[in-house]
Amino acid sequence: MLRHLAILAAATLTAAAPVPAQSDSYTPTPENAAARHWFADARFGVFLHWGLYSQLAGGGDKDIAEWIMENKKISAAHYERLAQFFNPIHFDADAWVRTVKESGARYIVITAKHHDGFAMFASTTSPYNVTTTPFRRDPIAELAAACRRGGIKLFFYYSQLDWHHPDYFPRGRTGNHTGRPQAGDWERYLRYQDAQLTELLTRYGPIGGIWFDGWWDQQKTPMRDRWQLQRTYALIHRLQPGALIVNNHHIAPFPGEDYQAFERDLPGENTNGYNGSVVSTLPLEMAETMNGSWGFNMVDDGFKSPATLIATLAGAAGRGTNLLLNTGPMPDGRLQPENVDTLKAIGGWLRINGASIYGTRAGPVTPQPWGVTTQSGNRIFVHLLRDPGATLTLPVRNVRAARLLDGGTPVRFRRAATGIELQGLARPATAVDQVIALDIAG
Ligand code: FHN
Repeated sequence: MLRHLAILAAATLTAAAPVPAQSDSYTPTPENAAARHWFADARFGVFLHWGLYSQLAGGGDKDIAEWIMENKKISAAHYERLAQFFNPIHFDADAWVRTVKESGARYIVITAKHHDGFAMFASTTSPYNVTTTPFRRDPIAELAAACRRGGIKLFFYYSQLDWHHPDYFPRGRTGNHTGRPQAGDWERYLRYQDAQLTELLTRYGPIGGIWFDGWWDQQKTPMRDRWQLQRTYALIHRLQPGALIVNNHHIAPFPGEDYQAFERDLPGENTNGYNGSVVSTLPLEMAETMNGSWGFNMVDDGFKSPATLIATLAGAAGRGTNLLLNTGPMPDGRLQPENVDTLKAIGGWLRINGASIYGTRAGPVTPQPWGVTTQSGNRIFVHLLRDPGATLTLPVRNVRAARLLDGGTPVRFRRAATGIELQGLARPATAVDQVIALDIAG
């Protein structure tokens, strides 16, 4: 029997007692409402997928990274061996935060526990955590302190799905090749989960929120409705009312969720086949990779260009949506150099055009082939993501002035029956997103 599993099963007997379930009618507290507003203003975050899997770097297969335990059918006993080697000698939380700040991102979401069940934080609920590796330190604690110093909000990704814990039973769609016994106590697993969430919400200071994933593993089993989400969400909102809850379940938000996540698709799109859910009125976020991988993959060189990602950032903002852009840190603790370069390029664009992204909401023009609009107070930003030609008619009235955001060059316009016509446009072919600022009469 696995050493960790035996200890783990015993440890969870003392896990947190159940908390009163939260009523279905969830009303955000003032702190939570303020946090939602901050989140919608932030518009840009960095996603970090970092864990034992990072050491395998996809094993030479560009389509595998953090799923390698599942895809290669590695048993829990064998996968646990990775914990004996994890020692990111170059990990420097302040360096990570500097890069995130230089990118213009306002928050970080880091994997505190991914599907492999390994806690990347000092958890007392299980020895299967980072402090029992040769690294011995708590990188989440170090990152939380660095984020506080750097003014970056820190969110924790937490996988409800667990390929290691013996009590994640009945199994769902995945995790059926791990060698765990075909038995377990689901309620004990939920108490274990809530105990780890309690640690994350009480030991690392004020956090931005909890980013849940893995609900979908039981979506087609009788366990679908046995997550007791309201109990877990009530725990989180009780411990930190300002902590936002999001669940990457790809369906309409449940009561208690504070924003809605989309993955590799903008809200309303479904190129990946699992973003078909309705677009709610909650704050919105789209998660995207810089290559094709969430976790570090040593052969995946399919990096999206900074121009593509800036267009995605603007396209998201034009839909009132944040961009959560992922990088998978390397096993030695450094951020992947190619990703650092891209993040710096995005930051360079934001230093000039950030007013058209930060603090904005979706503009008055629905997304068009030429681009999108964002709005902040009496200013509307027209994002020319493609060449619209020499003129562009917009259903916008009471425009007092129009100018290029980069440099301030005035843009000619005339009033038209349906709004205004921008004239003399000359969007350079090399432009990523040429932004025109329209000042509207108050
Ligand atoms: O299975 C995970 C995957 O590993 C990754 O964490 C992404 C990030 O949004 N979420 C799940 C896939 O939908």
